[in-house]
Amino acid sequence: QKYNVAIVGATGVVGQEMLKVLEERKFPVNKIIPLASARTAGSRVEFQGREIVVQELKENSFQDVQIALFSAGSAVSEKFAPAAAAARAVVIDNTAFFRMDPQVPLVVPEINAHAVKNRPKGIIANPNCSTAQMVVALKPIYEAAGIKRLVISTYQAVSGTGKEAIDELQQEVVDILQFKPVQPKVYPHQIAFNILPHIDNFLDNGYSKEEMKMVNETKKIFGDDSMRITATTCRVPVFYCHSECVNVETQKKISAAEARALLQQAENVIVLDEPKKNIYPMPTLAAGKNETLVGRIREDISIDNGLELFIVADNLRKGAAFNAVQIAEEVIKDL
Ligand code: 11C
Repeated sequence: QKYNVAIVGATGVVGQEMLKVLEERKFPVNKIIPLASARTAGSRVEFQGREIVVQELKENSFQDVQIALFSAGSAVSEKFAPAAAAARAVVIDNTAFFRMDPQVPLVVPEINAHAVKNRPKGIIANPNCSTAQMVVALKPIYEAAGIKRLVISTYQAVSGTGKEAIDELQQEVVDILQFKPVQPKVYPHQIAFNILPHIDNFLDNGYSKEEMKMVNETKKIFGDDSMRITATTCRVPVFYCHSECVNVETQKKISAAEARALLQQAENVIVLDEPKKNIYPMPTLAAGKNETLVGRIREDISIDNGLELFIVADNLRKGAAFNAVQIAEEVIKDL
């Protein structure tokens, strides 16, 4: 059986990656329906070597669509995802809008694939990119030793913001090397040769929304509210791939060697951990890959049951398009 698949936000960086991943994974596509705002409707996207004209997203765009992948921002999902679900499409939403809705499963298939079955609204949420890659690496440790507390620091690529941020970093690098002044528009400050401890808006508790997404989404995916989690998320001048340093306090003692062995067996994880040979995860190694890279695995010398991990993944892949397509693969098992 083959399915009609709509891609909302088909011209964006995640939409483009969704098309690539559907093709690479040989998802059983009957017809691709690329959808976007009136501004980009009429442009073309490529799928399986053919050019397909992008249509304007409307409430009636979802007739005869079985799977609708949304990645065009929260406001678009708020307005159009219910219309798609009402037309009996299964919505897989990459935005934050529905993630914490108790009637919407939040799924990373390596952890909670079964949750796709319980979707009373016809909507399944795809987590934030920085959360998705982290939980993949944490899963075997969670199962073997339990997780008491996480202390997270992230180094996130500009592609997490979108195409205009990729252009801004590129332009700033060129301008600075020509001794011209920079004119940031997307970010509040220069991002080239800089680090901003700031992703998404700040909340009254001093944390950013991105930081609170990591806290709340991680608990929902593991179905474990007892985990204590704190995060600082930073934007760095890297185009693709988010990196994260994660300090894990486990319930039971687990050695670095045991954790490494478990991670070596884990689904969609690649262990790169020979630091004395300069082998560790880096954005240049993760770009374009679906797997999450883990390295610098060591025991935390400051507490009894602690591990340090360095986790890198392509934010447009495991953080967005790959995870969304994995969810779609789960959904069609029972469609
Ligand atoms: C970033 N993590 O890197 C964000 C992008 O909630 O889906 C994804 C935002 C989201 O800026």
